[in-house]
Amino acid sequence: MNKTVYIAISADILHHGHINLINKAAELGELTVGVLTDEAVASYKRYPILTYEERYGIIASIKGVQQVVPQSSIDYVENLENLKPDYVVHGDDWIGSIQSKVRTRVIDTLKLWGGELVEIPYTQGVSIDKLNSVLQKEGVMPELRRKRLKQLLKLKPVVRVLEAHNGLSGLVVENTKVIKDEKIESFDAMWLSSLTDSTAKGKPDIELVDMTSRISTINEIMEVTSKPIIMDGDTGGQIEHFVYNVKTLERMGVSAIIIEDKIGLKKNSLFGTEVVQTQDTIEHFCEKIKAGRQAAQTDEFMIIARLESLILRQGMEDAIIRAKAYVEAGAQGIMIHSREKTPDEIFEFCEKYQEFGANIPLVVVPTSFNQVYEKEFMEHGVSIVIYANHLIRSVYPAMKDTAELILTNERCYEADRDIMPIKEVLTLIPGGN
Ligand code: SPV
Ligand code: MG
Repeated sequence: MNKTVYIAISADILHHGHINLINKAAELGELTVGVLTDEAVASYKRYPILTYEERYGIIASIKGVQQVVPQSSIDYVENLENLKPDYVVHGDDWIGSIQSKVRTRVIDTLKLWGGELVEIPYTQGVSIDKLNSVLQKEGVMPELRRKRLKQLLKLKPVVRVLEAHNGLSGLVVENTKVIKDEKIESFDAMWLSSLTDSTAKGKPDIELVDMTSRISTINEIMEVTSKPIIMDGDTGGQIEHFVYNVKTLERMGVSAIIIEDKIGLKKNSLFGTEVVQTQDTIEHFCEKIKAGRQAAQTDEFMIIARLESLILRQGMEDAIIRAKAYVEAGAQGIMIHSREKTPDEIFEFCEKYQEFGANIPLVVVPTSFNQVYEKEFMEHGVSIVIYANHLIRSVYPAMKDTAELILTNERCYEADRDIMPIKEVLTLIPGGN
């Protein structure tokens, strides 16, 4: 009986190394190729340039490939258990890489039926980095970045978003990965928080950092990242200004703007009713949403309406009435905000929203109700979770500690203990040497 062979591949960049892998694998027997689904590729590299169908088509037409199946995560086990191949073939470059756990699971699973992992020398001379940097440039063209958020919303039950306020924090959102339960976890998108953009500039969060400055932060982040961006648009300002800003952000490749239904001098929502804040009328805010919708050139750019009813203690009924009105006015998403320590009122809203939300994404910002897991939000129908301020809150205490250590000791030796080695900071950003 013929031996059976399995390889997995993303096939977004296909080069002679892959063809070598396919040829070697086909020599061993009947070859099935698992093509990674869009979600699987997005989880460990970047969002694929080609769709799953396109990548499937390419692999299916390569000589020696007998069968193509989807592989829905970077973990092989599910497909291996279904196919029970005699061999799995992979380049030896995954030994000691972020994929080494995946490799161990392949070896252990194959053992169950006497299968074997065959590792072939990684094809040298292929500069994936170079190819990736070409793709990276493609990937960050405004049109491609802009539509990513909507694509991710279709692909993932919950889109996970973290705050960024400058190039470096943008890189943290872009590149941070952890392996958990055989899956690579990463962030899907970036939140351009008004609070953290203002705080990073040493200013209060009162719409004082103007749109020109916010746009300059976005540009700084866009230059070094590829993930989609959700702009915290504060109140959206005057309708006459808002329509221009929508056009500008959309043209830049921002995916969504969230505007809150407040008017006058805006204060941060987490102050709640401790400070004077005025909620906009439903009529006026709907007018703003409609004007923004008309100004947008594409359906990819989302205008998301943010409800301050719970923050301002106007009650659940007011929140629901407003949400309905904003959806009718053309909002493509609703953000419900709360500063309660428990998620009760948020979950109550979620339940009611299910009845009329009609598949329009629901967004939450769990700064106060921080014990809730993403899975629980998902079960309540939430599709975007924004961690709105956590990077700036982690850098400030660290900077302050260092400053105090230098002052206390009148030298910097003690400060060196907990901070990044100079060698690391020199090479943190490639291209400097
Ligand atoms: C922000 O991050 O600026 C926000 C969310 O608008 S909150 O700070 O909770 O108001
Ligand atoms: Mg804000």
